[in-house]
Amino acid sequence: MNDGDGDLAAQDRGKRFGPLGTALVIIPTYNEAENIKSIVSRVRKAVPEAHVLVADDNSPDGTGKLADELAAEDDQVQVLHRKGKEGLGAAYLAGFRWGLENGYGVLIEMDADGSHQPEELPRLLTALKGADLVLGSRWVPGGRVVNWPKSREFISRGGSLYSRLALDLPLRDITGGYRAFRRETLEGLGLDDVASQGYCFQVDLARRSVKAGFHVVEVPITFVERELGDSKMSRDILVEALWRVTSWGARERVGKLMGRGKPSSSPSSPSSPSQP
Ligand SMILES: Nc1nc2c(ncn2[C@@H]2O[C@H](COP(=O)(O)OP(=O)(O)OP(=O)(O)O)[C@@H](O)[C@H]2O)c(=O)[nH]1
Ligand SMILES: [Mg+2]
Repeated sequence: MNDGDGDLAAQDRGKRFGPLGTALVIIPTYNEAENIKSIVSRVRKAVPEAHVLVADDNSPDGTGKLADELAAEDDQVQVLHRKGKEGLGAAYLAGFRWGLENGYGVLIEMDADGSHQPEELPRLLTALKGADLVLGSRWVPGGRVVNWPKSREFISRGGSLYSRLALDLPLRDITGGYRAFRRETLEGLGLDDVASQGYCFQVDLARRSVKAGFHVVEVPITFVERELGDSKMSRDILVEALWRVTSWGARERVGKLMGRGKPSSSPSSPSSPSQP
């Protein structure tokens, strides 16, 4: 892919991208009481025209209630209350569904813990004008991580490299979760059968986007490790990612050997999205 010069790349490909429409920033939360107010206010300041959806899994620390307080003060903030902890992937799928049903043109993934800086969102949105999907990327020139131990960087870089090779994806940061999708992209990915979670969810969506022929652009970001609250990363999440990526890769290789290497779906053509 490229480093964010989406307009030029799109012209080269002769593809026309429609207007973006209103953006919805989806923030999944589980026990983010210390972070939720700050992240929502930073988003509102950085991209005042965007709306925010907090997708909370009934956090025991009261994050959902704090989000309700923010929503009561601001028409551009909404809260999706979910029954209980079902994982990051399920929360995003519910948030995407809500956003699509409510007519948003752009759907953005952002963590609540400040790792994804809202102040970088305008750059992602600029790149999306010439792309179907923009990935905030730590591993392209200009991208970096702040306050990560070497061991964490090794796991993350290794996860992206393994996914890149196993799945034949021309991407550098495949596990990251700071992303902007056009609504047509999500509509073209077949979200109904996505079952993956955690890092694997991010790999799955990137993989589906590339295989469906969508134009995916990586934009460098500065990822800042959380200062408050606890990480929900677990060994199970890593094991799931390793297992699924390996089995997708094996299936693709077998498919190619048997002459079924072509993408199974094609992207939907851009249309004018309705506005919320
Ligand atoms: N709704 C919902 N949100 C979740 C769930 N698990 C994680 N999240 C949120 O997803 C985002 C990413 O989770 P993190 O714990 O920061 O995971 P991570 O960024 O891989 O790990 P750290 O770098 O250690 O912070 C945060 O906003 C979490 O609150 C879940 O089961 N449900
Ligand atoms: Mg985090």
